[in-house]
Amino acid sequence: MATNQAPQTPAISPLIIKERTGSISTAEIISVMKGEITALHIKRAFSTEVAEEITTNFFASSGLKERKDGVPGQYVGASHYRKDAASYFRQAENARPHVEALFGNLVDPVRALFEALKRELHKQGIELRLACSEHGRANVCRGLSWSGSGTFSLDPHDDVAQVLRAGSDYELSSVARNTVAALNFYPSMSEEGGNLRLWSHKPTADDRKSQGVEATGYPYSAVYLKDVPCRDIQLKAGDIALLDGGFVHGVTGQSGSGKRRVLLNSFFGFARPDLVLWWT
Ligand SMILES: O=C(O)CCC(=O)C(=O)O
Ligand SMILES: [Fe+2]
Repeated sequence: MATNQAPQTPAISPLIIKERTGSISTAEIISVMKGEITALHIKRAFSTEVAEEITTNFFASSGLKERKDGVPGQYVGASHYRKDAASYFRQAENARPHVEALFGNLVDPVRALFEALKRELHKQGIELRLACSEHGRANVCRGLSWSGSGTFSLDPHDDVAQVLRAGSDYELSSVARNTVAALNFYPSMSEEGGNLRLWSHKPTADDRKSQGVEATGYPYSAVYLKDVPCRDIQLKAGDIALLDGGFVHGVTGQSGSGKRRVLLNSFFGFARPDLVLWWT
């Protein structure tokens, strides 16, 4: 008998992961948006100087806050997760000076990627812009540092449920029908752990329902994922990871006494064949 909590066996979807050192290209970004690559890991994609500047400014920021939405971590910026559009866009407007201040007087590498992608998509007749509403506009990124303890510092989740459930007052809900690309820049990494773990599984609406995570996509249990193959992307400061946020992913536990893991995160994807939206 089917109930809301009926066990559901997760279907396996293959992971296509590309890893290399150097500069990210717009062609690779578009491959992830089109679902041709599950995840792209670019090592040493931005300089140590920029990474250190962002890390110092993140922890010194007067806009640094503790998350109060059930996901343990600290942040600078705004998250649409579990918020209506009015609250999200107002928060994004208020946080903008703090997000911009993360880069000091250095060139913002997230904005540079956004601008390069915008130019390339424009050539193909596709507009790229920040999601907006009458209440304001999204920022190009948000800073995050996860503080979950145990097996995961960020529990296994997908990034699609939160977009699907964003609500009709958001223009970005339609992106959930396509690939929700999650872009992460890593300015600082813990000595041990802090890997990005990807599971070979892209949950459906029924899967989410069976796990009671239809509105959030967070968290998937160890029991649910136990027979699903997974792969770890081992990250270092200065790396970029871009992934299809529809696949279950999480961050492994961190240890080491020194550095804390910090990332800059954004989401983007096709809202229409001629429009790509970007938000946090
Ligand atoms: O910290 C990471 O590597 C992943 C972050 C993430 O999955 C998210 O912000 O949704
Ligand atoms: Fe995520």
